[in-house]
Amino acid sequence: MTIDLYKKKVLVIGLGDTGQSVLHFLADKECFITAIDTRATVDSFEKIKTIFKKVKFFIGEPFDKSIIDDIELIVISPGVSLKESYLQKALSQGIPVIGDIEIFAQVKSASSRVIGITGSNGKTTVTSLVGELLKASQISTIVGGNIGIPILNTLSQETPDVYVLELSSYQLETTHSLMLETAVVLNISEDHMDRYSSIEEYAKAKYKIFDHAKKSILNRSDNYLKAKIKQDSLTFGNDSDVKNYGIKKNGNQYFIAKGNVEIISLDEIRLKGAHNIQNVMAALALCEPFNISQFVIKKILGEFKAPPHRIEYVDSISGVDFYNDSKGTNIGATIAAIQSMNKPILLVAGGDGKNQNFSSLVNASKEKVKNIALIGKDSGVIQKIFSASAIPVSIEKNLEDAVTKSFGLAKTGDVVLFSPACASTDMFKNYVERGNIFKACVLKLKEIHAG
Ligand code: UMA
Ligand code: ADP
Repeated sequence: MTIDLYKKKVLVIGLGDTGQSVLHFLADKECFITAIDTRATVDSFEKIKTIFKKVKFFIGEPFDKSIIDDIELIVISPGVSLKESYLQKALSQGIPVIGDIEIFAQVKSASSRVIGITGSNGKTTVTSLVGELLKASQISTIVGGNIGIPILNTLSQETPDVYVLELSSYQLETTHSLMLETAVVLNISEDHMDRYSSIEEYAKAKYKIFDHAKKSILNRSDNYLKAKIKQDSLTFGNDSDVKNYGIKKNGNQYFIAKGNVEIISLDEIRLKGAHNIQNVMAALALCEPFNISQFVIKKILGEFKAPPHRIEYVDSISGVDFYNDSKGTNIGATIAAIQSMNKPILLVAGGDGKNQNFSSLVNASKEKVKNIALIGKDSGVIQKIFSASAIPVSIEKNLEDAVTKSFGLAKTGDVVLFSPACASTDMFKNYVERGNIFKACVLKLKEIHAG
């Protein structure tokens, strides 16, 4: 359903990055806008009010539920759940409820092709890598979405050949007509269980990415995704496959291959860890329609490293390596981090557990994890899950104590891995602040040991 936005009466919910991009877009269409934010305080609200003088603002609950009575369209931010009773009421009255990605889908130039990326983990890594492969091939490209760039803000730039969109399950819930050249679900593991009633409900939101995709790409090594593979899907996985992306052994070397055709040896890829090799395969599959040359593939994969806060090497003190994986905000990411280490691990974890079931972390920790130092809101929940295991677990007051304790227990040749498996917002502004504080703790320890 295409919506004519000109002079519409629109309710915008949420005044974060997405909400503000929506306000800019709708103000240009001369819409009559009411904007609400259900939280008590909004960052930079004074500035927002000055920019959008004609918008009627309502901040903080409870707002008058009759606010939707005279509204023709509701645009919600990803952080707002469709399950809210007033949104259910609006939907039952036939008022469309959409997100910024749906607006983008409806207004973007038909000449631009779009690549979509979702999954529980690896979205930002794959989105960035696909962007680099395309740009190095002289294909004009805009990267945006959940990666931190509200896509409506990019519409003022010159129309690109390709948009590469990182899409969260939240964004996909309110997206209905996005036509994708290629689309991937990288993996499914528990996340956002505070918003979804089951992993199936969460996965269903992710599968929406395939609704209008010319080519669907799935991870055949993922337990949940295996069942979703269709005859015309393109797949990638840790095994070899006669027609899809996989790992092929040739002599002493391992290659990423499509069917029998070797593309690149794993030794030539800068990204490390089995999870990242999956990410590379996904990126190659997503780029297939754009015929990236072998030269560009080798060049970019030889240079590309994971963005900061993703299993990022920080420093070494007395032969103990420190890794910052602050973006490891769910169990799937922390399991990947543990698997990617080939040394004994002192794990620092914890935060807002988002109602995840942590039991799979116990099994994954068994062989390599020597000790766990926990912080944050759900440290008690995690400690309880580990109580039957042989791994010692302590709850620490703050991140600095957890790092100091872990280093105190470490021996030369061990690693201190900070991979929280939890969201950061119970103790920090976001994962970036949390990761930077971890790095500062490591620096402080180093100074103490140098002195
Ligand atoms: N708000 C309400 N009521 C609510 C929830 C939020 O009024 O129930 C308000 C907040 O007070 C705030 C605004 O809505 O003013 C924030 O909206 P938002 O939470 O949707 O966040 P944005 O600033 O718009 O950022 C969003 C994404 N955030 C979320 O999905 C939670 C950003 O992803 C994304 O980069 C940005 O849009 C641009 O597309 C962040 C994220 O954590 C990085 N994503 C989750 C993840 O990756 O796991 C899904
Ligand atoms: P997302 O955007 O989905 O959060 P990122 O690329 O930012 O993904 O990585 C987030 C976390 O997930 C990091 O801890 C990273 O090491 C881990 N990770 C990256 N790719 C994968 C993957 N394919 N499987 C499991 N974990 C992954």
